[in-house]
Amino acid sequence: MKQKPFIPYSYQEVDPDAMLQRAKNEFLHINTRRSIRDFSSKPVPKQIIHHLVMSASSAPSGAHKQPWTFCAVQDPKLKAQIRRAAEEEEYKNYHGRMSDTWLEDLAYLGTDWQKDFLEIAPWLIIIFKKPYDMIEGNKKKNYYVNESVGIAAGFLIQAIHRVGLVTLTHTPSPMNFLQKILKRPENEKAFLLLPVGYPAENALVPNLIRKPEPEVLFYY
Ligand code: IYR
Repeated sequence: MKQKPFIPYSYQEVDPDAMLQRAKNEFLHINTRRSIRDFSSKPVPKQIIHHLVMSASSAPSGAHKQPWTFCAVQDPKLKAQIRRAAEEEEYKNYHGRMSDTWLEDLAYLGTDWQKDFLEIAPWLIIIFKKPYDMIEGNKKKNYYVNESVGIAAGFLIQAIHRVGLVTLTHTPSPMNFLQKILKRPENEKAFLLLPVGYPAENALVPNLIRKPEPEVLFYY
């Protein structure tokens, strides 16, 4: 079996007080992140998108296969095409495909089948997962694909927030139209669509409350 060479890990220890301060600040900052549906059309330079996506692509993955592709779309014609296709699916979701309980659970978000943000946001980043790679015409299976791509998506959402932009985890369902519109190969399946940009000046978010520690954290 081929063994990759090991190299020393470069590590700088942080003293406990500074670490606690960092941990507090980390929470304070990430806790201000909100899913945004009202976007501004203010442009975001391509270089920003480059760094954000490369941050996401640094995520850990099963056997380090990095089983993902990111498509960053700014072409207005493509965005319009994506919006049309997404709204077609969402219309069916909101008019029969989603259960009554699901619709009730979403009611407070005020979402509906219309997805203006798909044209207004300057960038749409579509994450594709790769259940297998094609190597010289042969299928090579990847591992823990959903976990890996989910972690990369988390990295991306965090990076977007850190640099001062906003996003939304949009999951039009089914999403196979994205593979067709973006002409992606057979082994790439759309996983998540993230509009990325600035919030609209009058952007509103639901007044939601996050679960407190006793509901989410158990020490042993
Ligand atoms: N995909 C639909 C519906 C939707 C589903 C969930 I779960 C949400 O948290 C929000 C919306 C849509 O994007 O409207």
